[in-house]
Formats: sequence, structure tokens, C-alpha cells
Amino acid sequence: MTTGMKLKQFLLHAKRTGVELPFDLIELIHEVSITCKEIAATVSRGELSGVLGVAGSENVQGETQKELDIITNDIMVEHMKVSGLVAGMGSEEVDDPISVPAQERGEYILLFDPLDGSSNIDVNISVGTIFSVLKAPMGCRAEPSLNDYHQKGTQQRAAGFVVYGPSTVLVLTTGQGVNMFTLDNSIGEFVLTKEGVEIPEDTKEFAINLSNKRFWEEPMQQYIEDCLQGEKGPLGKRYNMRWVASMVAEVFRILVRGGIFMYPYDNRDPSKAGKLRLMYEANPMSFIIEQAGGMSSTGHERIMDVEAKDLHQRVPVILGSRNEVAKVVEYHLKDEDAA
Ligand code: P6P
Repeated sequence: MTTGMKLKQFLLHAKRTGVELPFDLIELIHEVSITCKEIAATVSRGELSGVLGVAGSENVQGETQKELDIITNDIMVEHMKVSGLVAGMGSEEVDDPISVPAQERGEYILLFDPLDGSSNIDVNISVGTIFSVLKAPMGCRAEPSLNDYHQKGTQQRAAGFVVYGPSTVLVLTTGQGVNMFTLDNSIGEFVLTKEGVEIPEDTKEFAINLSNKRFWEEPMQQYIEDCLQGEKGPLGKRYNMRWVASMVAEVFRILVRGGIFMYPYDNRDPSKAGKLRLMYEANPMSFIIEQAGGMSSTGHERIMDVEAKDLHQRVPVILGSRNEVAKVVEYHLKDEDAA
């Protein structure tokens, strides 16, 4: 019985029982969890921190940065830069890859969105940190080249997110299923609270920002119209809808009770393939969703197979309960065939 184990204790136990888990990857995950505890403490202070609101700057995405976007980014960067575990880092909040001093380099590349959903921070809705771990091709021997960052989602060694909600929960996969660790503030440790998460294959709950409907491609418009027709419609089910505008909250809900989350391509800015970023949002979330028995697609291909060409590349996202995602993919394939 491993429920109740602390994060590092659980990972070391898994390694002893035969799971392929290098010690330095265990250490990296543990260091990221320490950073997320610091972020949790910072975020939970809310107005007391005096740093809610906008920072008066924009990130590489052209999005207004919140003070806390920058503060949480700096917490992650400064902590991991001297961990001796990463050779380089990529952050949603920083245009270029983040270098690590030669004497501090480790074997991995860490990609992260330090505070996903930060537009919600001022209205006290759950936000989170998302991270993805890749192997640095040259390890600690050299600074990773730009191309070293452009690895497919299938190359990830670990992926996780921490949702800062009513409780702070770390969701983690290293390729052997998905486990959840709840932060016990009385001892300052992430404690295993759910082992072997499995997403229900079917769902009646979809999550999408419906206000963008007129900008979507035809198959997505058709699927949502069919959902809204309820049990008398072609899908034969009465659907419920959620939209938190915080991906970590949506994905956590889907891991717990099933569902489908969609941020599809829309033509508001044809130069952008979607809103969400492949390397530090879609890929880590897709690794987790697939490891929990779900499915994650662009509508045309498996997200973890998408060729990575840019650190901040965007991608359409359709993920969650596998049978529902398969339906949406079918709408897209029919549209392709009709073209
Ligand atoms: P919209 C948060 O900014 C985020 O990247 C995701 O966490 C979330 O699902 C989405 O964007 C919300 O987008 O357009 O509804 O505000």
C-alpha cells in the first residue's frame, strides 16, 4: 500500500520495484515540486502579496503578463538553474531558451508554464504550473542547441502539473501511469492520494469557450451543435458544459470524472494554429491524459506526434475521455474526406 507515501519516497519505492526511473530524474521531479510549493505559498497570499494585477509587459505570445507570471517564472528559473539537474529550460514567459551555467548543467531540458490560467488569478480561480521533462541530447556536456528543444511529445521523460485550488495537487506521470499527490501543509510534503488514475472512456461533459464558435472550423462547429441538440440529437446524450479558462483545472476535472476539453483552431489570427502551446501545455497534458487512458488530438493527428519546430509553437487541442475525443476526430476526418 503506497497511498500516503511522500513524493520522493514513492518515486524511490517505484524504482526499487523495477520502474525505469533514473535517480537524477527523481531528483529533478522532487526539485520542481519544491519550487511549486514556493509558488503555492506565493499564489495563496492573494491580495496580501500586493502583486496581483498586470505587470505592464507582454510575453512572447503578445499576452499581457501578470506580476505573478513573472514572479513565479523567476522562482522556477532561479531554483532549477542551480539544481545541477537541467542543461537548459524553456518557459512560456521567456522568449528564448534559458541557459544554465556549465558547472550547473544536468541531463535534462525542463519546459514549463509557471502560472497557467493566470488571467484568473485576480478573481481567485484555480491556476497552476505545468512542466515537461525532455532528455538533453548532449546531457550536461554542452548547452542544448535550439533544435535540442524541438522534440516530439513522445520523447518526454516526465510530465506533470500542480493545480493551486482548494487543495494543491501535483499530478505526475513518468510513463508508468498517472499519480496524484496532495500538498499536506502541516508537514510541507506532497503526499500520494491517488495511484493509477483512469479517465472514464465516455463522457457527457464538454469544455470549450463557446464565445469563439463563429471562428472555428466546420467540424468543430458541427460537433458542438450536435452536442447542444441533446438526447434527441445525433449524439443521443444530454451534455453538460464547463469552461474555467484554466487548463489545469479542466484537465484535473477530466482526470477525476471524465470529460472533453477543446481549444480548437480558430481563424481570429490565421497565423496561429491555436491558442495553447505545444511544448509546455499541450504535450505535457497529452502525456498525462494518454497515460490515464484518455486521448489527445489536434483533430487531425495525435498531439504527441506533432513535429516541434518552435519553442512557443501553438497547436489545436482536443483531449479527454477517449471515446468522445475519437468522435470529434471522426468529425474532422469526415471533413477531410469531403474536401
Ligand atoms: P480563453 C489560460 O490563459 C489558457 O492558456 C488555458 O489555461 C485556458 O484553457 C485558456 O487559455 C483560456 O482561454 O480564451 O477562454 O481565455
